[in-house]
Amino acid sequence: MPRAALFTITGVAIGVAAGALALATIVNLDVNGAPVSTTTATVIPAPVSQTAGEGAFDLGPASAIVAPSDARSVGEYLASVLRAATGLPLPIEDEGELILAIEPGHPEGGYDLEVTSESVRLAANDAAGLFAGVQTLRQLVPVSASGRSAWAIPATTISDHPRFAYRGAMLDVARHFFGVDDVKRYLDDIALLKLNVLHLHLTDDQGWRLEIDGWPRLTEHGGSTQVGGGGGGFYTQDDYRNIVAYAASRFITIVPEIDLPGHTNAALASYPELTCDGEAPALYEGIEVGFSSLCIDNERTYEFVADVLGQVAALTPGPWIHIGGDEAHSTPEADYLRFIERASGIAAATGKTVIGWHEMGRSDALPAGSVGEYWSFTTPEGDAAELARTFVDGGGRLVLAPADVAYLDMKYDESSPLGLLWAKGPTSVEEAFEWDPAEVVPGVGDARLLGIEAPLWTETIVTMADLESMAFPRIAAIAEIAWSPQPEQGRRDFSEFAPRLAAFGAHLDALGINYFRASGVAWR
Ligand code: TNX
Repeated sequence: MPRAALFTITGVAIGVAAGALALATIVNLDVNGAPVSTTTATVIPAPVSQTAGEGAFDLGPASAIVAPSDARSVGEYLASVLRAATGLPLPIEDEGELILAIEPGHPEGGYDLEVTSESVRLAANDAAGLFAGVQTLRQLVPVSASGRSAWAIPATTISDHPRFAYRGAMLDVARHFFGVDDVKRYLDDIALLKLNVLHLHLTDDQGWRLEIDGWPRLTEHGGSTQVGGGGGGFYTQDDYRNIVAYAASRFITIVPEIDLPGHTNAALASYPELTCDGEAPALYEGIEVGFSSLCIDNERTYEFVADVLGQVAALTPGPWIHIGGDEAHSTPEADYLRFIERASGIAAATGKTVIGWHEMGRSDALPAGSVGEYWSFTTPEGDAAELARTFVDGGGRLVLAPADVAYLDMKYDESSPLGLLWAKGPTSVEEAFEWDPAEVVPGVGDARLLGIEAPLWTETIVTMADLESMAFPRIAAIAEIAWSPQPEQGRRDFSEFAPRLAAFGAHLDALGINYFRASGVAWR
């Protein structure tokens, strides 16, 4: 990781009302203009448009879900999450008041939701849009209180669609290993925020986490360690298929990353033939970066790369394969360029679109359309912006993961027990919220941005509770940036977001998701 830069950016809150984003409280008025009910009905990420109606739909013991065959699986998912939240039976029947429909005419990637006192109707062009709408609906249902028998969903009309197609989280399962059940839980966690990509950082110096046929020592030996000791772990190919399938059931695409040519100590320790001197290094459980490299002039290296990327691509239904390329500090520049040209060509030959960290933009020989993942700062340092632009010039797009706002492994504040500090010091929830992707890489606006990603590196993260407390609530801020439109005038305003975050916290409590109670939010 880069040297520590110990200063913080201060979010400048310009008091601009966030227009369509100001949804915090819906007050229903009677015919005389007197308030009849005050309900908090807030959604993260904020919908593109939401208007309040009159009254509320009472979800209760007689409520049933209608889901035609093309929407059946989303209907079952909706039933399962609402049953868990309310304890209501919520059967799926031919007639009922909670109606799901797949039909043309709705926003691309999004949905339309109409809640009246009579019914709830959610409609989208496809199942993915419907699933996004279900996440909105979940947040409109008040959090259960003991003894409650009806749940009043405030009447509202919502029309909604995403700003970016790629709305990602990244989980580093190499520094500390997280098993299949943990990954599934994280998939459920991020689905709530309409994120639709989980990038799995599967290999690093400290561990190789995916079984590769013909290379058993990668996982047997290379998978046996993690940061700080305590053993590692790995996914069999069936485990990985299981994760991919579970992700698909949440409309989430898995992006597998095999980090090359640096960050490869676990592979080198497993197969000395991949080193230049033929000697296997020891396994590594520290947190330094940049010391390992595949041997660039060794043909065996390319057999290895072809075998690994071929198998990873075959196991992965999504369109992308990530080959890392970051922090290869011990690979000489000419070697790096030769390696990236060959490895990215091998990756592209699998039929997938290649993704690489922005350092890969040093190469002028990337496959056309390769995607760059930018991890410098919102005010780029060094030549990071220029490297990112290489991908755009090559017909590709960028995924933005600026370390000073989107890195979930940064401490919240100096006193955070977990996390790192190298990215301009700690990152508050406010800082994670108040940035505009279109301003990060000069000259690269929305049209050339594929999306946004929030990485969670796990050098200091050991348990699922740790993981959730670093992700939540900052990941809610990142999800809003990825989904919701930028306010028409001015910047996002944390004071508008904070009340919605407080309401969202009540849902997190109900779901048992561990989150950091950041200051500046009136948590319930
Ligand atoms: C930098 S960001 C890394 C990772 C570390 C991370 C810790 C990037 C592409 N590389 O290897 O885990 O910092 O924050």
